[in-house]
Amino acid sequence: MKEVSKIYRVVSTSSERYVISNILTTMETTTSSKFESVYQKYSGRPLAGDFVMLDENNKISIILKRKTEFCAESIDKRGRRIDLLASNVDQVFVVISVNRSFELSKLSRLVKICRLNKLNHAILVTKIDTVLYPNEYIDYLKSHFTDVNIIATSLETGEGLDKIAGLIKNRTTIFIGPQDGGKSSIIQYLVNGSKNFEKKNKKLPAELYFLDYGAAIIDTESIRTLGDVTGEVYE
Ligand SMILES: Nc1nc2c(ncn2[C@@H]2O[C@H](COP(=O)(O)OP(=O)(O)O)[C@@H](O)[C@H]2O)c(=O)[nH]1
Ligand SMILES: [Mg+2]
Repeated sequence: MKEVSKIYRVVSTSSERYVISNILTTMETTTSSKFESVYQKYSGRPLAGDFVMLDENNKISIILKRKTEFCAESIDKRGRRIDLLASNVDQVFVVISVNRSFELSKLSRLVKICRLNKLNHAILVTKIDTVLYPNEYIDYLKSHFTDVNIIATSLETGEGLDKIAGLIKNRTTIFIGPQDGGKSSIIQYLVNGSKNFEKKNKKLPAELYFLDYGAAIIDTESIRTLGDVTGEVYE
C-alpha cells in the first residue's frame, strides 16, 4: 500500500497550537521537540499558509521553504511593529466597503502593504448594493489607483463574485482590510455558497480556507489595526 505523504498546510495558529489540513483530513497539533531545538531558528514559527511535514507523532517537524512571506504592520499599545502573518501567498485582495468609513488614506496604506510584500493585488469595493451611485466611488478609486484592478462586489446582487472566483483559481489569496468590510462574508460565500453569514466569536489573525478548484484563501483580522488604534495616518 502506498503511504500517504505527510505534507500538510497550516490553516491557523493560536498560542503555539496549529490547525493543519491536507486533502484528506484536518487536525490540531504542535511543533516537535526537534523542531524547537533545531529547525525553529532557521525557519521561524509556523504561519498560516505554510506547508509542513509531520513526524511519526503527527507533530510539525519541518516547514517547507516558503515561496513568499506576507507581513503587515500593526499598531497597538507597544507601538508600531511588523509581523509575519502568512506565507506562500500569491495575491492580495484589499477589501473595503463602499458604505462606511470609506477613507482613501486607509486604502492607500493597505495598497502600500501589497507593494511592500511585492505581491499582485486587486481592490474589492464591497456592499455596492448599499449605496445609490456606487460608480462615483469606483471612478474616484480608479483615478487614484490607476494601476490596480478594482472590482465592485455585492453579496446581495451577486455582482463581481464571478470575477473573484476567476481570479482565485489555483492560487493562494489573502484578504486584508478594515473590520466589517465584508471579507469573511465573501470568503464564506466562496467556500460554501452561503450568504447567511454568521460572525464567529473566536477570531484569529489569519485563517486559511481551501476551495475545491485549487484555490486557497486566507482571511485576516489584525490588519484592520493599521492606524486605527492611534488614529494616526502613516504615509
Ligand atoms: N448589504 C450588504 N451587506 C454585506 C455584504 N457583504 C457583507 N455584508 C455585511 O457586512 C457585515 C460585515 O461583514 P464581515 O464579512 O464580517 O466583514 P469583515 O470584518 O471584513 O470580515 C456583515 O454583517 C455582513 O452581513 C454585501 O455585499 N451587502
Ligand atoms: Mg472577518
